[in-house]
Amino acid sequence: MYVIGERINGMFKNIGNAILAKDKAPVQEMAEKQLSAGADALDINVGTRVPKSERIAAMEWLVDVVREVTKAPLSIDNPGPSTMRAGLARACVGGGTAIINSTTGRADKLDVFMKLAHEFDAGIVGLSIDENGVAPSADEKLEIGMRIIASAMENDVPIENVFLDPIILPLNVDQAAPGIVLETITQFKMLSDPAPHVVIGLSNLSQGASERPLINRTFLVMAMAAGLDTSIHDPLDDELTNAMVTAELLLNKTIYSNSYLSAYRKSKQME
Ligand code: THG
Repeated sequence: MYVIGERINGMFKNIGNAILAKDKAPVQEMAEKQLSAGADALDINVGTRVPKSERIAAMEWLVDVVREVTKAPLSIDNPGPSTMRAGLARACVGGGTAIINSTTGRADKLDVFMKLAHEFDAGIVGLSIDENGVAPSADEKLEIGMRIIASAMENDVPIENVFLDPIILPLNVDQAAPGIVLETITQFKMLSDPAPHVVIGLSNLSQGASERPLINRTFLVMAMAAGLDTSIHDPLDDELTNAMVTAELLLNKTIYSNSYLSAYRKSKQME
């Protein structure tokens, strides 16, 4: 599993405050903590408390501050093309890599963001969203997925750089949705050869629910069995990490040893 740490997001109070106060320490500590807990990449989201006119500058500040402590891939999490370009430019300084998080399947947006993916040799997350909003059925999600893959081909973006996101919504909003997402994950993997990556923003699922960590880790394991290979989540949740590493073992992706949990952690800390 490729883990994108979700915690550098202005939605979290301490990070939101740090962004507004231009206080580097909490951001850099959160970057280092997530990486030593096993994150492969870090999501970078300035949140909604920064005034619109200051979003570009805030993204540049946030990426620069994270780049001072790590060369890890950065997932630039923002819907606007100017802020995206600014974040990518800073993330890719000195050979760093980035993931565009994200485009939708709307033709005008898709074209602009896919061209950015080509220009920066970046990964790109494509959401199951189009002009009608979040696609509700597996068929409609697949249709948008196909459009995103076609656009990648047209723009010379390798499929290995494409991450399709079926969009997981809070369980308490629509209880049938997680099942549809599982079905979609399996079908996304059959859209092309090589297959695109499939990613979800796991924590969305449990927003507003009790038992958040239990709901998150149970669904992560189910989604992995369906073919999920990438997750935006909290790598500091140890029980979530244990469930993920155990699922990788049960899916025969890693080799069993009695100390497989500590082996995972050691392998990540040595990187
Ligand atoms: N797909 C893609 N990108 C995404 C998402 C997605 N990026 C953003 C989001 N969804 C994934 N990241 C988060 C980060 C935090 C939370 C949920 C998803 C979260 N935050 C607490 C809350 O809202 O209750 C904040 C609480 C606190 O302050 O501690 O749940 O789906 N491609």
